[in-house]
Amino acid sequence: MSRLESIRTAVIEGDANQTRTDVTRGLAEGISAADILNKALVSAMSEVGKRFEEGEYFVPEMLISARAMKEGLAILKPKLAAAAVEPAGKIAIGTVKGDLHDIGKNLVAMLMEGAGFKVFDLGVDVSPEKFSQAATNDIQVIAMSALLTTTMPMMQQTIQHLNKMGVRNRVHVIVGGASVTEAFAQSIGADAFAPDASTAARKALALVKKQSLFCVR
Ligand code: B1M
Repeated sequence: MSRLESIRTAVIEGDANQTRTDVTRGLAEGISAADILNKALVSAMSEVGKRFEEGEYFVPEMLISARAMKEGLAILKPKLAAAAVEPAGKIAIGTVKGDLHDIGKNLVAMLMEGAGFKVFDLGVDVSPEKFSQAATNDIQVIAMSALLTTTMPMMQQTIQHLNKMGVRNRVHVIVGGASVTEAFAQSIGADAFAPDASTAARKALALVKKQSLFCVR
């Protein structure tokens, strides 16, 4: 079994120790952090989601796989952030209220750090009030993640709250997460949508440079 396959299997099986060992060895063997991330860790979580949909995995299995993935991500973090050059701006990121998924959000935060942003991670289950409060603090971008179709409307409620508090025009809003689409992002008045973490970092840079938004891919 190749190193990448071994990492992928360890995450699918929820074996955090093996994940740590294999990720460390993979890096030492010269495999890039990006390949470990995309070809092993992210790919493993897709498989976990598939098994959950098919009734083969349940919440506990998803949870232990998520923990294994986090262990792997922690080792990759310095490599992924190493590309940072100079501070590009300040971002407040969080998973919206009612949603506890944080792996994708953490990944976006890491790559935004890597793109040179100072990132304020508000965590999960973040209320519209908390996002609005962050927006008053010299933040250029509010980044929201949602993984559940049931929590996507919270993105719109958050934007409405930013409007209500009079801070919407002070920040750019970028949204993403498994069920979020570009059409949805436009319909709720977000400034940008990104399907993955690296695009999110790139679009956030475009946002602070006030470039054309939805056409950036
Ligand atoms: Co949950 N879960 N989960 N889960 N979970 C999903 C999302 C689901 C698709 C599984 C499925 O049915 N196939 C499904 C949602 C269905 C839907 O709404 N359409 C689901 C469900 C139903 C649930 C529960 C309701 C299950 C239950 O209790 N019956 C429950 C909800 C809890 C809650 O939030 N209130 C639940 C719980 C959990 C765990 C706690 C067990 C665990 C989360 C652990 C954690 O995050 N700490 C978990 C997991 C692990 C998953 C899956 C398997 C994997 C998610 C993940 O981490 N993927 C997921 C299935 C799947 O997505 N295939 C699933 C890896 C991660 C890197 O990808 O987060 O998509 P992702 O992030 C991507 C992009 O989306 C994007 O960048 C990342 C990659 O580069 N992105 C952004 C993310 N945020 C962005 C923000 C941006 C831009 C891009 O801009 C700001």
